[in-house]
Amino acid sequence: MLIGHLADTHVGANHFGVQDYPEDTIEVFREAMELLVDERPDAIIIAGDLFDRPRPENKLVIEVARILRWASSERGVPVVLAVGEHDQPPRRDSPSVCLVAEAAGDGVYAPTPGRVDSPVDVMRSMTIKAGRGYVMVLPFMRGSPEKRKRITKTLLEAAGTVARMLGGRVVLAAHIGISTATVPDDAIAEPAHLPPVDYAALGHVHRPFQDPGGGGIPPHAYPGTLVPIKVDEVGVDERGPLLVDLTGSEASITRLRVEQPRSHVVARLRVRSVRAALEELASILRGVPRKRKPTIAHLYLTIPADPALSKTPVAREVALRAGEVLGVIARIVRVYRERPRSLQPTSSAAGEVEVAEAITGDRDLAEFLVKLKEALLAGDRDEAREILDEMLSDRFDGVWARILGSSPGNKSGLGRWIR
Ligand SMILES: [Mn+2]
Repeated sequence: MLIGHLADTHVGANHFGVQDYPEDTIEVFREAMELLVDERPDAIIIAGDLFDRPRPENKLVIEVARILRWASSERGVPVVLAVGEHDQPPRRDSPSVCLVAEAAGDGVYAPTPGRVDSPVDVMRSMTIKAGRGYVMVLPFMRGSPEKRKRITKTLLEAAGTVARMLGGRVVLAAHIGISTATVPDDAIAEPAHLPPVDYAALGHVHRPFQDPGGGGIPPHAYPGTLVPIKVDEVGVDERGPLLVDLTGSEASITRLRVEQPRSHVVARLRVRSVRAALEELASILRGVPRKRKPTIAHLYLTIPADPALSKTPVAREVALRAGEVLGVIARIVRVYRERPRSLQPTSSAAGEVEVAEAITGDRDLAEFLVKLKEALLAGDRDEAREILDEMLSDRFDGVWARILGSSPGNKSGLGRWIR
């Protein structure tokens, strides 16, 4: 059995406020589907968040429906959709946009649980025969994390029962965060909860993740987004759908690369002057390949504590001039205002930095820790918040997000921590 695996394509996403960004999302989705169809798999699984919003523009729904119909009806490759939180309107009784996609063609499936009473019946109603095997879809559910954890565990157990009854190759499609691939408050299940299937095609986590399985845990993976949807997704080298070969005794997972329509770069600039900031950005951009569409520069700007530089106008000018002079699309992610007193740790704290560095193995992180300690001792909440924000940014690759039980997209953990 050969499976194509996509997830979190977020067609229509425009979180960067770049006018034609939705085009990027549909272009790479089309390319990913073409790459998979060429491999003639038994099925293509899209494990949730196919669309970025539950009510996408009709134009996008039509384009996606055409691509799915082409794959299923013209090329004979069934497509199985799991619903993700982005595909589902908030109202419980409102059908998911995935059901619109299902109506696009014979061979497009978006199973929803029928009126059944036992978990095993639910999972049976979510199972589709696909070529030489079966695809089983975990139903989408809303509710508190506790409720979702409980129900997910029950349904995954039931999935194991159904998988054993079916025989042959069985693949699970599920839009859930598992603890090994995401931050603690985003995890709904443990890898050990995954049923004994030949492969678990997961969605929800935007950073590519693969686990070959073993010791009773099935091979499982998140393909990741095809283009960055948020700033912390910039910097992933290889993007594309997964091709999973289940014909041998072990699953073999390969990534088919999609062409990126454009480069993204995250630039942190201290704006001594607009001109100097542009020069620094230009030097950063020299290391970034130019693609078909203009590069997007995501800017974190620090404005020095110089009264002559007022925060917002200077930041705006940097972004505007970067577009004019450097030919990039520059967007401001965040502007920091430096405080008159230095953010560098005071001299009395110098020794502490070395201690923190010895513990963390990271000079940069060590300085932040000491700055944070000083800000908290001085009762300067604003400064502590800024330092924490910086620590929660992609600068430290989410390490602090993990430790604080928070994530850049969800600052609830941070809020609790500081208050
Ligand atoms: Mn997603």
